[in-house]
Amino acid sequence: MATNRNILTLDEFTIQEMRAFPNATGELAGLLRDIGLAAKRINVEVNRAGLVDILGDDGSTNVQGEEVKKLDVFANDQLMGVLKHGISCAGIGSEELDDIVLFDDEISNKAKYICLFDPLDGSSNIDVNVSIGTIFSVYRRVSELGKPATKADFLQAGNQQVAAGYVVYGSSTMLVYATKRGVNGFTLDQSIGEYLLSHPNIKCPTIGKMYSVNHGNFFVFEQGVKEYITACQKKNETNGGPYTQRYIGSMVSDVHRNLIRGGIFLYPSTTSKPKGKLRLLYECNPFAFIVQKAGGKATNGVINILDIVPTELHQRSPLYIGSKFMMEELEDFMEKSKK
Ligand code: P6P
Repeated sequence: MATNRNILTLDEFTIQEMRAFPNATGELAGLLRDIGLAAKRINVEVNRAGLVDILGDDGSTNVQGEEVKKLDVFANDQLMGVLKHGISCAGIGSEELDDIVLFDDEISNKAKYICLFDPLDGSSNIDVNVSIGTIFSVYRRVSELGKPATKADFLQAGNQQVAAGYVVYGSSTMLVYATKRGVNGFTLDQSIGEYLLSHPNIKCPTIGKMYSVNHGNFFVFEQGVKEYITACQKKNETNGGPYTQRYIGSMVSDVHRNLIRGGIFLYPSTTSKPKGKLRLLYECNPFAFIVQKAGGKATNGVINILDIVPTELHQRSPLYIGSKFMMEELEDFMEKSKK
């Protein structure tokens, strides 16, 4: 019987990637597989969420002051658990936790990497069955190996990421991650519990037909952004306008769709969120790394998101991210409106 060797599993793929780096220790591959395992467990509960009493609040609120859904807590615990008991990660930062968690044991203190994650982004959609996701970001430590990780390990600019990725729990469960070698997507085959390489070498189309923004905030956006959004709605022979507006209020799903098909996602600052809503370290940076490795662009409206040097674990940033041509068009509108 012919065995289809072309469809690599995540494990086979990460091991093959290691062959390209003879000095690779396998720690990063191990960390990615650990995250994949946690995501499988999260996926089971996300899929069952409507069946078991795991919905609803557990009464606590997270550092964002938002009601914490039980699935958020479960997802956070799954990721923290696999990373703490692995050999590749010295500590984590999470949207669900006020401060970083240093694993501080003999093995973890020797680990080269730290990880930041939003364990279940879009959690407000859990109860209405809209796709949600996990977002993660991996850095090489700058602190001394053999000792506990430090805050400086977590407050590195996004351009220092060694890997970043997300899992989208949608019509199918996909894990997409990027390293300096590119972006690859894996779809979970539930029948064998393996992620299969379904989207090798993802490239973001230079132009798309979709723009994603919460129009409810339109009147508080800066002038250039309003002019760009208005232009997206007009016929335009050059850029193929008018565009379609698609926004489901779940960043992982909106940005994933635009990454694959081409498009632009905007979350500008607003009156109530003058620094933007999305979190720099575990929402903006990982997606900016992924989209830029796929040929797209990501800014905060002024500079490349990945060049921002963070000062706080949960700091927010405006985010404009997507197809290269569409981003350049937006930047033109924003630049001209400031003159
Ligand atoms: P708004 C979900 O809460 C989230 O963090 C992102 O996943 C999503 O893109 C954004 O907020 C939606 O925010 O203000 O449009 O509801």
